Amino acid sequence: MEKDFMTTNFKNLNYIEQENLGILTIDREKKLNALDVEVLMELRDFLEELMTKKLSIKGLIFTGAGSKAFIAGADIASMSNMEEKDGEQFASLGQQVTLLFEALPIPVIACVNGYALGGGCEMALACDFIYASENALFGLPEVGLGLIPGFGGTQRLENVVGRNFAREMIYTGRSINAHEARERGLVNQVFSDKEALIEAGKKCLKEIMQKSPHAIKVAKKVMNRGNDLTVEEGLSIERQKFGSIFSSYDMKEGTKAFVEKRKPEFKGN
Ligand code: DAK
Repeated sequence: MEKDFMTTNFKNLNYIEQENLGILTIDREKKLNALDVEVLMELRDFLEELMTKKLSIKGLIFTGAGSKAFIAGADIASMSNMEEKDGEQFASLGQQVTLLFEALPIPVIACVNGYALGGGCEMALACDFIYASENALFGLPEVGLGLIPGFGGTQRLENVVGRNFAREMIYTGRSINAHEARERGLVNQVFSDKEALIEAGKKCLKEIMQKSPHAIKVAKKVMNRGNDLTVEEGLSIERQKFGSIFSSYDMKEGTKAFVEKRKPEFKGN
């Protein structure tokens, strides 16, 4: 059963919950879901609201309205009038949104249904991983507009596709299709159309839901932190978190259930 969850009304967002998972859709199809200040503010408010509520969902799918675009980038028309200060604030708002996706204590799958350009590609990069439809196209074309990626693309793309290919993508502004994106490790799986894409996203989240929500939350946190650290520092955090997870209910239940040859019943703490 679908139900409305958020108390706030959003003009450019659509959100539904089904069977313990959420589907968040950017709904600005006429502009190929391009991100202007209003859309970014709504995304920020939505994610903040989601964080402050006791989460009833165990995973989130993030997608774009229609089948042509996930997000065709930051809104170029609105950027064309910006001065330096506005530009910095705009980048800061977009970056805030990417950090909120990373901070959500649940897995987030970007289901990329068409263009994921500029800020769109950067939003997908802030999710835990990406599923794509056949018509997906990924690129950071900013340099062709006299810009650089401003929502984290200069930092996150390297971690995913490697230093050299990230530089080639950013310097040429060239786009890659879903299959090349998969070969490069940007996309986990490619699906025939949007319907198959969303179904696959749901199926994957349902598989994840069978596992301990607490362990997944901690694993996500440790992996995100590790990106900013040396391997030694990252290992130290992994060690601490690995230790602290031994006091969780889910860990005791998961290991006990294995020994007792039964299915674990996780509580998420
Ligand atoms: N911004 C604004 N409007 C857009 C848009 C965009 N990114 N992409 C598409 N639209 C609008 C079109 O203007 C058109 O509007 P109307 O003319 O109908 O009013 C409508 O969406 C449909 O698009 P098209 O008619 O162009 O559709 P086509 O199928 O012909 O072409 C396309 C699809 C995706 C190839 C084309 O729309 C296109 O090239 N779009 C732009 C893609 C792009 O360059 N994206 C990257 C944007 S740059 C920073 C902060 C942020 C950023 C950078 C720096 N700092 C502050 C430092 C981020 C930058 C970007 O994301």
